[in-house]
Amino acid sequence: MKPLLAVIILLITFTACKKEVEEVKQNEEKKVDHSGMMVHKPWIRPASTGTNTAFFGTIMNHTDVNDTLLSASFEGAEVVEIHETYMKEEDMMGMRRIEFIAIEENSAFKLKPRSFHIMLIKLKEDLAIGDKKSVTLNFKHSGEIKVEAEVKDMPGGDEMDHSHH
Ligand SMILES: [Cu+2]
Repeated sequence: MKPLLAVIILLITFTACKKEVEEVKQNEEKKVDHSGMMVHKPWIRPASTGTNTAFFGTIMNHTDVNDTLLSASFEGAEVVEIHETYMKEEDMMGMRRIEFIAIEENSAFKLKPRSFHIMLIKLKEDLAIGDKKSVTLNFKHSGEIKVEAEVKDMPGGDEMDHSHH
């Protein structure tokens, strides 16, 4: 074998090997993304200063421990509460504060309009469509999870959830 050819073959082998290693690395990073406690598609409905709005998203507990959402915080609101929506009277929905939300191990819990949500009360600033806002959820086991939420109108599909049940 000519020396040049040997070098080329060596180079090709080396490059292929390196690529494989990178792919394994990427897969591991993907795995990390889906471990622990996370919030999928977090969003906030737009609202102006002084009014109330809410934070939504799917809380995913990828751990093997039952966990509990104890509280949430958001710098742009004077008060932040965990809320549930309930049937106040016939055909009349109301909402009220609850102390916590239990999220079982390896399960998801959806915060969505007309259901459970994080209430952002008395906004200190305008929340306009396209803004990105940081909200922190505080869990009993997982501790504080910081989430970057997008301010946007109710996404299609989510709103229609009630009609499917
Ligand atoms: Cu509420």
